[in-house]
Amino acid sequence: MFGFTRTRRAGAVAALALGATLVIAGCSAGGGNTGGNGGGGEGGDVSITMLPKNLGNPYFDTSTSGAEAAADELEASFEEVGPSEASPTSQVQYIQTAAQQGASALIVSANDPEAICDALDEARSADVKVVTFDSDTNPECRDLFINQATSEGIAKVQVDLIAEQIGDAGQIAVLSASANATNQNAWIELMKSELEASHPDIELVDVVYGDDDDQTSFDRTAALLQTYPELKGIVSPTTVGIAAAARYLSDSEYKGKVALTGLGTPNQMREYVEDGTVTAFALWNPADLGYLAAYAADALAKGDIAGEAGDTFEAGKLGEFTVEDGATVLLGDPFVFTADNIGDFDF
Ligand code: RAM
Repeated sequence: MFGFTRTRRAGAVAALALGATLVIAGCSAGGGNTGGNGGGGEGGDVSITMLPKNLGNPYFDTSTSGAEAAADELEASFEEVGPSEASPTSQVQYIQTAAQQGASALIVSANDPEAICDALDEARSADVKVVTFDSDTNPECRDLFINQATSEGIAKVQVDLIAEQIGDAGQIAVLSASANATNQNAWIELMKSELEASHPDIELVDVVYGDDDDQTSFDRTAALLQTYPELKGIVSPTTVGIAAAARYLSDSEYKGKVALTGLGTPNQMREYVEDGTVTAFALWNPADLGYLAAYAADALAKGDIAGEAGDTFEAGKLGEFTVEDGATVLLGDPFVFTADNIGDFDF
């Protein structure tokens, strides 16, 4: 399987220009932590490997830039590795290599809740701390999950957006990422419940998978519109899918007639908001997500936290976070982007 590695000793970090931030940036200097060794240590010995679902996705480029910025502040060494395809087992070899190389911590967004668990177990036996972010594994396969926002919140914001955009009635379809993605599948289940509970006149006619691949997502969009001539809207809970669907719609007779919303990055969606293909979509700040995951990985690697509920740690400019039940840490709330605010963001 073709993949890619890029290694950077924490060094020059590209500044992420953000005209506004999605998370309240508290700040506390000094590293008073609960439990464990009581703080910062000398630094320099922690090595963090970041493993996104796949490479070449601007969402993960941004989360990696955030993690790298954190590694720089922490004086940890940092590398990003990953497959070109977001498929269930494509990450296994990278986990094995990170363990063989003696990484202190691995930060991973899982393509499948189960398929990488054996490899993660082996890595953890070799004393690698495993932090999932964005898309979790089964909880027993990792030390901590850094959650971007609650699944309920992510599902509800997308249902609210599509309901508003189609007058709360008519057929809709979902264009998802890969069929096994833990995060998208959780959100889709909750979207279904929310539709049933609160939107009786909306009919979800299909869920299709673009595999977080631009061309596949583009083709699935075309097929949906052909198969369902009455379709009123598409919800795409993936930044790859929504951008590909927007590109298709913007150049078609459906532009402005079939609504599109979901989760997207402002930079990928800007032209489609400006040309009227899309009116509103949601996301969180992927840079902050990566940044938080790297601080959590460092705290685990240094023994400052064990990943138990109630553990607290400092995450630089984002302030203090507490580990919740299920060994999860919550970044914040999803944010809605519209024509009125998209100009404030650059990621
Ligand atoms: C894509 C990936 C990622 C997801 C975002 C919203 O970039 O599928 O896992 O969180 O979309």
